[in-house]
Amino acid sequence: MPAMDCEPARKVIHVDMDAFFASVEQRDDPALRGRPVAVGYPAARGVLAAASYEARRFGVRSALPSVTALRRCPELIFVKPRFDVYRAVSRQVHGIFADYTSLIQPLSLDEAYLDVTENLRGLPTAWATAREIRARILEETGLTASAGVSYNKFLAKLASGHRKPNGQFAVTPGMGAAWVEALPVARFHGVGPVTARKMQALGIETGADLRARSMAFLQQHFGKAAGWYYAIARGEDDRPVDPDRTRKSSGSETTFDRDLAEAAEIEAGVLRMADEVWAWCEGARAFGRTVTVKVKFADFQQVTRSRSYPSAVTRHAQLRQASLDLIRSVFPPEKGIRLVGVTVSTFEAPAHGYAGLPLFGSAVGSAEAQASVLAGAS
Ligand code: DCP
Ligand code: CA
Ligand code: CA
Repeated sequence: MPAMDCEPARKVIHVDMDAFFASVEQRDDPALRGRPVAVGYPAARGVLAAASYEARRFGVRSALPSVTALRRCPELIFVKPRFDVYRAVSRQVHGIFADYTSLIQPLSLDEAYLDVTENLRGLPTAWATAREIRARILEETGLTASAGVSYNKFLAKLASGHRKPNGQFAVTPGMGAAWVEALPVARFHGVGPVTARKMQALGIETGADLRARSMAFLQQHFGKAAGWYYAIARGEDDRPVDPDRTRKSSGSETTFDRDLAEAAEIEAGVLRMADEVWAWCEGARAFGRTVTVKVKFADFQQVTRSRSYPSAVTRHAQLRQASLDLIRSVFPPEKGIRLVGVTVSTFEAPAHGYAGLPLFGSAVGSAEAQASVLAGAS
C-alpha cells in the first residue's frame, strides 16, 4: 500500500442475517424448524425469496423458480412472506447496531456495514464487537447472523459470507491482498453473473487473474468499472461507511401467472403494486415526486413510463391515479404483458428507518426485482 500509515486503519464490520426470511418463519412456527422451508408462493411462475438451510441441501435457494424448487425438494414447505415482521426484526437489529456505532449503512433489510473504528462501548477490537453484536442479535431476536470484519467495506462483505451461517471471519491488513487473489471473481461485489461470464471469457476466474490485468486492459473491456475492479483485485476500497445514504426509490413489481392482455386485469395488477409502494411510503414517511410504471411484455421487451409532479405524491389516491394513467398510455397492449411494476422516486424528505429492500410483488424477490433493488440502491 502507498504511504498511508499516518491514517489509522479503519475497522469495518459487515453483518448479514442467516437465511433471513426463512429463519424468521422457522422462529415463529416451531413446526417449520429443521424442515426445508421456502418463503414465496408455489405459483406457476413464482420465484423463491428465501430458503432455509435444510432446503439448500437440496439445491433450493432464493430466486429459484418455485416449480424447479419443488422438483428438487418435493417436501419443500412454502410460506408466504410477512414483510412487516421482517421489517420489525430489521429495526430491532438496527437498534442493536446503534449501541456500538452511529456509522451504520444498511444495504437491505438483513445486512449493514458498521464503521467501528471508534466503537461506543470501548471494546478492544472489531472482532470482539462483532461477537457481541451477534450474541445480542441472537438473544434479542432469536436469530443468527454472520459477520465479516476487515479494514474496508469490500473485504468485510466478502468475509461475512466466509463462515456462514452463524460465524464470523476477519481479514486483516496483512492478509487482505493475498486472500482476495485466491477467491473466484464471481464472489466479488460488483461482479454480477453477466460480468463474471465476461471475465471468464477473458480468462479471469480468480482475484489473482484480475490483478494480473492492466488498468488499460480493464478499461478497454469494462469501461468505467475498470477502476473498481483494479482496486478490489488488490483488496482496496476507500468508500466510507455512509450512514446518510438514503434510498433513491421504492418499487414493487409482480410477474403475472400468465401473460395478460385484458385492460382490467392489467390495471388491477398495477394498482396492487401501487398499494404496496404506498404502504412503504407511509411506513417510511418518504414521499416522491416521480411515479414510474414499468411493463415487461411476453417477449421480455420492457418499457417504462414516468410522470413527475411539482411536489411529492402524498396521497394514496394520487399514486393510484398516476399509476393508472401511466399504464393506460401503453393500451391497447400490442402483446401480452408479463410483468408490471410501480416505483416512486425523487423523494422530498429523506427516507427514514431501516428499509433497504423495496416491497416485492407477488413474485417475491424475483431476479428482476432483486436486480432493480441493487440498481436503485447504488
Ligand atoms: N431476498 C429476496 N429475493 C432474493 C434474494 C433475497 O426476497 N432474490 C430476501 C429474502 C432473504 C433476504 O432477502 O431472506 C436476505 O437475502 P440474502 O441474500 O442475505 O439471503 P438469506 O439471508 O436468505 O441467506 P444467507 O444466509 O445466505 O444470507
Ligand atoms: Ca442474509
Ligand atoms: Ca443479505
